[in-house]
Amino acid sequence: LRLEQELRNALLHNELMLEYQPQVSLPGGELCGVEVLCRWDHPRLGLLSPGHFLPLAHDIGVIDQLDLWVLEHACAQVAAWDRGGFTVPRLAVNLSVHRIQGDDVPEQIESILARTDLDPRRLELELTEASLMGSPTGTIANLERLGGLGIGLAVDDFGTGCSSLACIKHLAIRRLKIDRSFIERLMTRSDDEAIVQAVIGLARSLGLAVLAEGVETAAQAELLIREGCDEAQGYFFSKAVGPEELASRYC
Ligand code: G
Ligand code: G
Ligand code: MN
Ligand code: NA
Repeated sequence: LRLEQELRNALLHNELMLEYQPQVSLPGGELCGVEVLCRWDHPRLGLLSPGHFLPLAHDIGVIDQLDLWVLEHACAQVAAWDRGGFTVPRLAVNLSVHRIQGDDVPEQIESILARTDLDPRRLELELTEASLMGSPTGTIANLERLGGLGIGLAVDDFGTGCSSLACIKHLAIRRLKIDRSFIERLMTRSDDEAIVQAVIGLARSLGLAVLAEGVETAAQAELLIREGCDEAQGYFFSKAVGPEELASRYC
């Protein structure tokens, strides 16, 4: 109960912090985008990762508020980087399952983009496979409207949710993000390598971009380059870092 009240206060008092993980092109390693990841700097418990408080945020009904807080602050950060002469081509933001179904989602996102003056084409929303499965009509309409604004849609953790391929085909999806569980054993398990190859092939055939998550070694990166993967993200390139560190690294 105490943590619940603290989380509500943290949202009101801007105690959440944002870090940004680079998404880079293969084979070149140029910065293509950043994924914003939130952390909670808790006064008693220290720095908490999303796994420690997102389920609570969900349970107490503040996940929508949290996602919008993250979206607004990250868009504002991109604008601040722009003013400082550092151009991040694309901002990727995670949206919870719950969020994307709401009636007012497109309006709220549009108004954040307007307030922060971010070009919608620079925003990509990451939706997990689970949130797309079944795709109720409200979700489909919202995604179409967001896609129509020029916002990109990426399927996060791809391969873990048994997505219906029909569903991917019918939604305005731009990118598949191969879940890091497949990348983890890429060099040691031939079935995981086969899955990665298949997802890259699927993306190619459907005209989608494909990004590998959780790339930790040069060997994994090299294999992904040979397989024709477009982009990668992971500790081999960079962990998520604060805004100043990101700018000083890539500016
Ligand atoms: O950085 P870390 O590995 O701890 O992130 C764990 C998970 O939390 C990630 O899979 C990411 O998708 C999710 N996450 C991080 N920030 C946000 C956010 O602002 N909103 C939502 N919905 N999920 C987030
Ligand atoms: O949205 P998503 O669940 O994909 O968020 C990415 C999560 O993966 C973040 O919590 C981030 O800290 C974590 N992460 C990012 N790169 C790596 C990596 O190379 N290896 C591992 N194990 N985790 C990573
Ligand atoms: Mn993600
Ligand atoms: Na992911």
